[in-house]
Amino acid sequence: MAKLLMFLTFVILSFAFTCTAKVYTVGDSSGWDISTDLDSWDNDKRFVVGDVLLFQYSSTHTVDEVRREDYQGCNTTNVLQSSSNGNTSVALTAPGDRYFVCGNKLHCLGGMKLHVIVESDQAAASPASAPQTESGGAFPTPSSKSNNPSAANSAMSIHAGPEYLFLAFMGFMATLSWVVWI
Ligand SMILES: *[C@@H]1O[C@H](CO)[C@@H](O)[C@H](O)[C@H]1NC(C)=O
Ligand SMILES: *[C@@H]1O[C@H](CO)[C@@H](O)[C@H](O)[C@H]1NC(C)=O
Ligand SMILES: [Cu+2]
Repeated sequence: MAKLLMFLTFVILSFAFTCTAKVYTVGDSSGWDISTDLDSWDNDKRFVVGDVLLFQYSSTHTVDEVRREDYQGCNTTNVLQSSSNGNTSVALTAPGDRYFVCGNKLHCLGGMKLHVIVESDQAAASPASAPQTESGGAFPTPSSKSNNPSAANSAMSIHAGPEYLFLAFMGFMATLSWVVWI
């Protein structure tokens, strides 16, 4: 019985976290376009598992997901996935780095590319794992990105508040049920 309650607690907690999932329209109203400043678009954003990227674009573009080593040179010889329907949703299902480029190499070299770092949900509860090591030094990060950690941290503490309370409450309930049933 206690194990069942623990399990239910876990399920409810997971559900509570997924409820905070967001859909981000890439480039906001400018969309996925050569004229959009995609490099600064993600500066003030934190992506967590469960969030969704929505790419909206005209028929002259595509969304190609590529590997890290193909991102800088806009190499789309071997893409992980490609879409050209003008309205592409990409679910961020796991922590890690995701790299997207336009399949038109000139557009990509002109800046039509996007790198996002997806954090696990637990990262919200442990600011110690802030995404300082984001690009591992393999290619240069724009200096504007160095503003990120402080912004992310302040957003993080606001974000984590109710979840801590909820977590504490569920932990209390789980302990209570354990004491009662054992
Ligand atoms: C692009 O990647 C492929 C392998 O995925 C490689 O064979 C090719 O040489 C690369 N092209 C350039 C220009 O680096
Ligand atoms: C684009 O995709 C999103 C999510 O899949 C959907 O909600 C929206 O209605 C779509 N918009 C158009 C114009 O098809
Ligand atoms: Cu393009």
